[in-house]
Amino acid sequence: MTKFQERVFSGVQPTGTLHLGNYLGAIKNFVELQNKYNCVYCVVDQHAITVDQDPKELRSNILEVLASFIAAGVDYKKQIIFQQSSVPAHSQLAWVFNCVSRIGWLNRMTQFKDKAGKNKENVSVGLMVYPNLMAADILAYLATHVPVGDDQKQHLELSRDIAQKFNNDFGVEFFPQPEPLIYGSATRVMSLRDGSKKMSKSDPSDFSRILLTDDDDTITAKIKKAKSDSELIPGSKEELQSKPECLNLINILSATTNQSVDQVLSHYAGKEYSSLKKDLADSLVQVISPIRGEINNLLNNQDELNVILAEGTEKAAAIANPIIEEVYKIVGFK
Ligand code: AQP
Repeated sequence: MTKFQERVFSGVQPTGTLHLGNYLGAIKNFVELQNKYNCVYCVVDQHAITVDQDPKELRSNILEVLASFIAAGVDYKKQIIFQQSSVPAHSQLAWVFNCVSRIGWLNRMTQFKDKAGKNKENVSVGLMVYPNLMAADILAYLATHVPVGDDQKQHLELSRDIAQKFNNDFGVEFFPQPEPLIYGSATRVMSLRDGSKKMSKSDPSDFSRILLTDDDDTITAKIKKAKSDSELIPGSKEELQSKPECLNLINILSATTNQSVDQVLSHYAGKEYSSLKKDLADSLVQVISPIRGEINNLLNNQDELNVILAEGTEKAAAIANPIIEEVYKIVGFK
């Protein structure tokens, strides 16, 4: 039995319009989890500025991510949704964690290596210590469960290491070991143009991703153009492993229709891609078009979104501030 009260925390960066990977890998699960847990969902704007952002676009992206949470079904009246930079506890705890976390640990982070590429000496310090801030986001709420896509698994493991080291260093049992919740058939949605790369906001090709704001024709056109091959759809999961683009389409259809991958595969085995693509496009239109409509409605009333953010900030700070007080006592600041 854990002494910690169960609580869910997760965040999404306001670095652009959200895509199907963000939705199936994370936000769809946010919505399901709110029936079982108290949840804190955050627009992580401080993470966003670890790479260059246009200030005007950043502000509108913050509201768009908030609108996307609500449009997808997050209940802002029952749960907490807010903006990271409005609760100083995140930065306060991040600094403590910068002093707990080890450089060797951060050097092993594959996302940093991927994002820094050959430019390692010239990227921001923030990009390197990003996982320490992420640990602070989660642990400022003593959160026990963290729904994320598969790409965040390594960062979550680092959060657990930081929590453990803090507890050991100070001889306390203060932080829980947050558990990743990575589930569903689309924990890593891949680019529609290259099945070896994850679908991402920063991919230069618009045709690599489906956005939550795409209209029905655009969704259909993107799926039609998705990379495939001239063979028929294979019949076994083993054969699918060598066809990452096909596997991706099957996984997405499985997630959007709530069928198992085996069910989807058995239906399309031996058929042409065109039949799979047509059904997938129809299914995506069904899922995305109501979300798109609601995002647009919400964005037409920005005053209301700002009120929702302000209320969320108050509720989030009420949880995080006493936790920071305790941390400050534990480390000897108070
Ligand atoms: N392709 C994906 N498949 C499944 N889950 C995904 N997530 C992101 N991409 C996929 C999950 O979405 C949540 C929010 O992600 P984020 O915005 O905080 O950061 P990210 O992973 O860096 O997203 P992008 O779209 O790939 O942005 P860029 O291009 O800026 O790097 C997380 O739970 C993430 O796992």
